Amino acid sequence: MKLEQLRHDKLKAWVEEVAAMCTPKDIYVCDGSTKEYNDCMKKLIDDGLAKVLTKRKNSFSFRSDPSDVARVEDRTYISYPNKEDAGPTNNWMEPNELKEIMKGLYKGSMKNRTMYVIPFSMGPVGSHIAKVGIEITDSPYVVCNMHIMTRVGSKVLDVLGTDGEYIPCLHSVGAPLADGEIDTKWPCAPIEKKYISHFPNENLIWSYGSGYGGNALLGKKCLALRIASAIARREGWMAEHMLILRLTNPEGKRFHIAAAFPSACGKTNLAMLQPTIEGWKCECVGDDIAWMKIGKDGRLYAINPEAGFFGVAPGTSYDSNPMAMESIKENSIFTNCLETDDGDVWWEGKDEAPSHGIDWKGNDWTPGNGENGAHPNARFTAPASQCPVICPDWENPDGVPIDILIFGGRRASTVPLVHEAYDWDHGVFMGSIAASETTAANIGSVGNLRRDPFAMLPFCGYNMGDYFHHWLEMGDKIGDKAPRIFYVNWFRKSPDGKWLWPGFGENARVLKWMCERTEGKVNALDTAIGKIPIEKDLDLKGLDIADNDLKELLKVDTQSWNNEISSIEEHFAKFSHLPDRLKKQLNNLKDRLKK
Ligand code: OXD
Ligand code: MN
Repeated sequence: MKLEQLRHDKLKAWVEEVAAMCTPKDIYVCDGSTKEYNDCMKKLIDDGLAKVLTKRKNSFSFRSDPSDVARVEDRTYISYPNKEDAGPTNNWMEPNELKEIMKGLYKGSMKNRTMYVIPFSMGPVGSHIAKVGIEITDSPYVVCNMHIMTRVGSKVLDVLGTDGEYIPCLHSVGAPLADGEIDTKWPCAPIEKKYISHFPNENLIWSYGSGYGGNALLGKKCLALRIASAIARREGWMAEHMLILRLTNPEGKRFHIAAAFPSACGKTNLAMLQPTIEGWKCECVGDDIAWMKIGKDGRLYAINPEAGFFGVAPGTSYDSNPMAMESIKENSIFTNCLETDDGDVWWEGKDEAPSHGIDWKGNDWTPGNGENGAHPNARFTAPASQCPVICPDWENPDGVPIDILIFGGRRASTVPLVHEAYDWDHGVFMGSIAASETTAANIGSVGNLRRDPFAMLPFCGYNMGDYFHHWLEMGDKIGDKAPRIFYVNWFRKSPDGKWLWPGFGENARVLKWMCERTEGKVNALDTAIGKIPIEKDLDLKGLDIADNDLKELLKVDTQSWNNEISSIEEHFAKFSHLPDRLKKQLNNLKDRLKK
């Protein structure tokens, strides 16, 4: 589509302004069609950036530059005029100063490239919970990924009409081409020139220098979490780093669960869980982000703003996540995986290693040569509609009513398999102290614990202390219709370092207990940290778990929790905006530990 066809004057003016700054060779407005996807992909194949995978229908493999393989938290800015508004957990720069630096970089940055204008909707097109974004990018790889991850095209422009509101998202890979030059490798700028900037007061995103993942697909972390969290606070809703799933019990009763875990704690696996307990069914609504609003009946309703999965490939297998494997069988994009000689992709933890392949750096690879075949953050991009257990309501514009909220992290010790909050404030306290071990730590090594409140540490678009206030205020509004809040730890180890809980599909047993708690079918034991299951109430039928292991899994050890207190105090000391209600929760915990 041509620029002249745009009917929205403000949008047209913005596109023209960006074009004058970035000086692309031409401008193309995306219509979201299959032809458009194919044309962009053909260009990437012709340039040698994409490889056709003959083993998977309509699927392609990319290798990024080794310097451009993940989100760059150090180069990510939350820019308010006042530093205090960004808070202690975000990088900050004054907006005018940051814009001046970035304008210097954007000047001529799209030379000899096409500038694509991508109208996209986060959430079902036209849903009252959805938001429209416009991403301007010089990357056809981004266009293809956005086609899968969001709803793109003319239908979004129809919703926008002549004066509708949109979130402008500007992206350039920061690699202008000389006359006659084409890309011979993944274009991007050096690390010190990468900027992922957010201007929440203006609902504006500027990204420069990276073509990878959340740095470049601006609908995801930038819009749907950082900017959306700031909008949600102003408008009285919630934008959270949460998967959403529907669990149906043998009687056909449905429960909807939203769960927040830091990266690398198995969110996608839980979202596509295959329950091992008879008669229970699980369906996936989303695997990464939840937008939640209070509905007319006073309950909290969630939508998945995304349309695809951008999942970590390594570790994904028919054992760990068969539904993800089914979702990526075709129409998928793979980035930084190993390319096999027979036209497929492979990654560590998928299945038996091929005897030879081309690794993510483009080198010959054989098993045991000391290199990773796939980068640990290699990704698949796949349409959510291809997931065999996608929930029939995943695109319901009103969302699904949330019964249960879960926080969690990876902890070898201290935190039991599951505990339930005493009330909303206590649940918010649990979310605010959520923590995860950054590596598969051995028991006792608490050194590398990262506090990641609500799994939002890299994604909160304003002062995290104010974010805690917002959670408390939402609880006040929802009152007795609020979801119950739980905290889980699938990763507890025995003193000799063995996993105590099998995880994966067996996690359904813990979810079942939560559902029964919401129905008042089972009681729980009050402990210093919250309510834990009475052993007999956990459905362990068919599971071979030693009595001692179960005791260890559910143990609340006063000594370990007393040690935990100083770490929580240190964490809270960072927040000058810490709500008194959370200070009170910490004092309550201390008092309960004394009893
Ligand atoms: C993600 C993340 O990519 O949380 O989803 O890092
Ligand atoms: Mn995520």
